[in-house]
Amino acid sequence: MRGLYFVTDRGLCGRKPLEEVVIQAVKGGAAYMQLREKDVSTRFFVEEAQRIKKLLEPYKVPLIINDRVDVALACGAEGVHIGQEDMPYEIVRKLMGQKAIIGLSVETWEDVEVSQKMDVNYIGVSPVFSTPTKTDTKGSWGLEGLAKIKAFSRHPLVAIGGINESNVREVVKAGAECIAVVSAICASPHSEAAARRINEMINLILTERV
Ligand code: TZP
Ligand code: MG
Repeated sequence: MRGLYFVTDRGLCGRKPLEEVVIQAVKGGAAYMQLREKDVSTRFFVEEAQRIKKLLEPYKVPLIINDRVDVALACGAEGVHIGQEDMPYEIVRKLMGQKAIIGLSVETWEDVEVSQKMDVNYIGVSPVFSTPTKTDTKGSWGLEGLAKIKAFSRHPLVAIGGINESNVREVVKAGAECIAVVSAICASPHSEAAARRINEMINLILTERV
């Protein structure tokens, strides 16, 4: 996991159709895309996921479904992102297969320790900064917390929460190779340009870091 990871929020897209924002994010350089829906029916979620899967195919960007393994299987998504209260990792792996991308949110130090025993493809450091996009969190890691996880964990890190053009450099410097953003792309009037700028900053800092 490396680069820009775009996570959707239909409420933050305003009048722009979600599919349009997805395409703009990908054209702007997003390397991964997570479809995150909290308030739609299962039928809607599956049909939307199938449409987005097709949209992403020419760009070779993997589709990762938030929370819902059933939706991921139904649309043939490349991966699923699970939280601490979702289906247990081992069962998700059995259902999704060895090649699937499985990400897990870590919100506490215990979550980080327990994740060492799992063959997840990444851990989502959640949230790095507090954010109005997701308020049911257990505090925030900050840059120090992120650096501590980087030093300890064997997993690739995806940093998420309150990350935008103004702070992305520090987050990459603190140890994240992959940066997930919601509002910095969804709520931008120029989603493609916003994605491009953030992606360029990530790549620039990563080349300076090594
Ligand atoms: N998980 C932890 S923070 C978050 C999620 C889905 C939302 C991040 O949104 P934003 O707008 O990039 O701060
Ligand atoms: Mg979740």
